[in-house]
Amino acid sequence: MRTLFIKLSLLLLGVSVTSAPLFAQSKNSTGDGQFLHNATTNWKAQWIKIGYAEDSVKHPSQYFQKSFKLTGKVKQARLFITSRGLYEAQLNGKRVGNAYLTPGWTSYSKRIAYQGWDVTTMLKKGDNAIQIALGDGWYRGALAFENRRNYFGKELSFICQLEVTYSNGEKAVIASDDSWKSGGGPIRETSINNGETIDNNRELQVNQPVKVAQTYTGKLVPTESYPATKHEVFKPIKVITTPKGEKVLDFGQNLVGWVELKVKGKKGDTITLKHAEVLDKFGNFYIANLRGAQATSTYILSGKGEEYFEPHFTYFGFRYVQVKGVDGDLNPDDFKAVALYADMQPSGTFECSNPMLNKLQHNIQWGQKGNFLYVPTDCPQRDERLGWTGDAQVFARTAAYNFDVQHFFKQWMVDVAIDQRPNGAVTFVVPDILNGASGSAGWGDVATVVPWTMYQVYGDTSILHQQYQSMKNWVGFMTQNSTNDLWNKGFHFGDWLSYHSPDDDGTDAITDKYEIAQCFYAYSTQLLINAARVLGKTDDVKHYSDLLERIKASYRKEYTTYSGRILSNTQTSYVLALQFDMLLEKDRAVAASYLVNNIKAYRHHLTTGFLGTPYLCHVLSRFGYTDEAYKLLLQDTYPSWLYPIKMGATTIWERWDGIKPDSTFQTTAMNSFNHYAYGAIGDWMYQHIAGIQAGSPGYKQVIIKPEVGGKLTWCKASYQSPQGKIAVSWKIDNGHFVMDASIPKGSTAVIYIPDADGKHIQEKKVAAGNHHFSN
Ligand code: RAM
Repeated sequence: MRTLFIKLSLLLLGVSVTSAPLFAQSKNSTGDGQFLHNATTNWKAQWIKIGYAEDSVKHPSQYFQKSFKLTGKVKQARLFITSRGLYEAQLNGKRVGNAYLTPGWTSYSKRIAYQGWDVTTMLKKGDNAIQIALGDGWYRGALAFENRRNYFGKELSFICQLEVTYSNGEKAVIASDDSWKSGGGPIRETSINNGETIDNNRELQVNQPVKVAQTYTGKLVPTESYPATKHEVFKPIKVITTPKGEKVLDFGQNLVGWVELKVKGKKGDTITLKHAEVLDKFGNFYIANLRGAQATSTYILSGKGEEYFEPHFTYFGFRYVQVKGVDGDLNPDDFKAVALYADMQPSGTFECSNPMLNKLQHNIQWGQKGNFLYVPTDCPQRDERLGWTGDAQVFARTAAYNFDVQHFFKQWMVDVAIDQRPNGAVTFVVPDILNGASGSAGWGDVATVVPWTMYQVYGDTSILHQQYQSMKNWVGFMTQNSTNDLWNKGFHFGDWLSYHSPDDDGTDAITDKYEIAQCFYAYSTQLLINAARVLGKTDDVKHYSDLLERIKASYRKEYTTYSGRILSNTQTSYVLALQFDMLLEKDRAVAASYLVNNIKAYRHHLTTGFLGTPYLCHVLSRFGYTDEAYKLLLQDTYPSWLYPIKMGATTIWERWDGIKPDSTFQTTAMNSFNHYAYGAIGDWMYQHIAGIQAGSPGYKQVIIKPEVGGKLTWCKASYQSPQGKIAVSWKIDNGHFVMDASIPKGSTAVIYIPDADGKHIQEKKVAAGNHHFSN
C-alpha cells in the first residue's frame, strides 16, 4: 500500500526497539508528536557530539541514541531539542513530529531556535529509546556560493531534554549527556546544495561514546515561526526519454522538496536522481543554472525486497528529475515529488476571467511556497538559496495576502536586527554568511518595510516594538552616509535585473543607483516616522519628519529638472518618486504622465527591475491610469509578467527573460526559475482587481475598491484577515457591474462600486455581513 512507504532508516534503532517501522512516509504519518509553538524550557542538558573521528571528506550523518526506562504511566511528555546542524529525532522507532530540516535556519552564531514537541503518546511505561540523526545542513555547509563549508562552525552537536510527567505527578528528565552513544548509519553524505547519499547496506552502528560539545555561546530561543512540513504530493505527469537518451520524469510543477522513491533491485545497485527546473530548447535535461549545486540523491540498494528512499537533510528546487540506475522503463508510480515548505496557513485566493492571470497567481504562490523555508530565500535550487533582504521586502506584502506569514517574518526579522552591523547597515542576506556585506538601498530597507507591512496587515504593534531600534539604526546608517541629506555613497544593487535591451539600441532602463538610494532613504524614514507615531515616540516623529523634508528637498534639487523630469527618466525613477511622494504635490501629475509616456514608448512593456516593479501598477492606479496598469499586466511579450507564462513557467522567474523567445537561456551565472521577487504584482491584483484593501491596520476597517479593466468579466477573491474572512466576487452582467462582498465580524467597510466601464463610482459604508451591489 502506498501509505506504507517505509524508509530504510529502520536500522536507526537500538536493539530493544528494532521491530518498529521508522519514518512512515505519507503525509498523514510523517510522525507523531505535536509541535508546540513558542514552547519554552529551562535548559539543563549538555550539548553532545560524536565521540569518534569523523569522515571529514564525505560528512556522513551522525547518529545518537539513548535507552531509558520510565517507571510509571506517562501523563505528559515534552521533547525540547535543537542542534548545530540539522536533526531528526525518533522515539521508540517513530519519527518525532512532521517538521523537516529542523531546527531551521537562524543567525546561528547568535541564536538557534529550538523546538518543543508534545510526545506524550510516543512513550510507554518500561523500556524506551530515543534516537537522533544529524546532518550538516546550513550550519556547516556545503552552502551558498561555491559550496563553502563551516560558515557557522566545524562540528555538529545537539542538545535535547525529554521532560516526562507521570500520572502520579512525579517528573523525570532524560537529557543529552555523556551517557549517550554515537555512531554512523545509512546516510553517507549530505549537504544542502549537493543532496544526499543513502546506502541501505550500511547498518546503523551506534556504539561509540559521545563527547560533551563546546558550550553554545549564543541564545537558545523557542520557535516562533512555522517549521517546514510536507504539503502537496505530485506524481510524474510524463516519463520522458530526452534526445540525449536521458530518462527524465516531469512532475509538471517547479516545486521545492524532494522525491520519494520505491524500488526493487540487487544489492549494491545505485540509483541517482538529479533535479532540474527546466529542459533546454532541444528537450534535454538542463542543470547549468544550478551552478555548483549537485542537487542529487544517490541511493544504494540492499537488495532486500522493496526499498523506500527519501532524503533528510537537503532539499531541491525542481520540476524534472533525471533517473539513472533503474533498468528498463521507469514506472511513474514508483516516484512521487513532495513539496516541502513552511507550515503557514493559506490566507488568500484570487481568480478571474483571464486564465493567464490565474496562472500568474498560481506561479506567485508557488514561488512563495518554494522559498519560504525557515527564511525567505531568493531561490531554492542553485548554490545560493539565501535570505536576500531585498527580495523579501519587495515580496512581503504579496506574501501576506497569500499565506499567514506573521510569525514567519517576525522570527526572521529578529535575525535581520541581530545581523545588522554596528553602524546600522543591514546585511544583504540574513542569516548573514557574506561576512557582513551590507548597506544597499532597497535591500537594507527590509528593516523598515517588513515591520511596517506586518503591522499594517496584522494590526499587531509588537513587531514595531521588536524592530524599532533596528529601523532607527538603518535610517541612522543612511544619515551617516549622506552629505547635505543626499545619500550618495557606497555600493548598491540598484534596480536589480531591470530591462536590458537585447539589441544594444540604447533602450536599457538603467536608473541611477544614488537616485534610487535617495528614494528609499525617504521611504524608510517615512516608515520610521509612522512607527514612531504608533508607538507614541513624539520626539522621534518630530526629528525624523524634519529629516524627511530635507531628504526630499535634496532629492528634488539633485535629481529633478525644471520641467518635472527625473534624472534617469526610467519607469523606475518615476515610480519610486511618485510612490514615495518625493515630488511636490503640484509636480506629481506631470511626472505620472512622463511615466505613462515612457511605458508607451516601450509599447506597453515594463522595464523595471526588483525595486521599481512592486510599485509600478500601484502608481498607475493612484494617478488614474489603471487602464495602463492593465495593459502592462496583460502584456505577454518580453519584458512582462505574462511572457514567462507563455514560455511555460510554473513559478516566477528571476529574470524577465530567463528563457528567451528563441528558447535559449539567459546566462548560466544567474538564472533562477523560482524567484518570487517579480511576484510582487500579486499585491496589486488583490488590491486593485479584486479590490481587497486594509483601511486600517489589521483590517478593522476594510476597503473594497475593485477596478474594472483589462477586459476582465469577473473576479473572485478572498482574504482571511485577522478579523475573519473578507470575500469579493464581481462580474460584468449585461452591462452592469454586480458584486457580492462579505465583511467579517468586528470590521466595517467602505465599498466603492464602479459601473461596467470602471467609471461612475458609488461609495457606500457597510457593516459586517454579506452585501450585494449592482451598478
Ligand atoms: C542575486 C539574486 C538575488 C538578489 C541578489 C542581489 O543573488 O538575484 O535575488 O537579491 O542577486
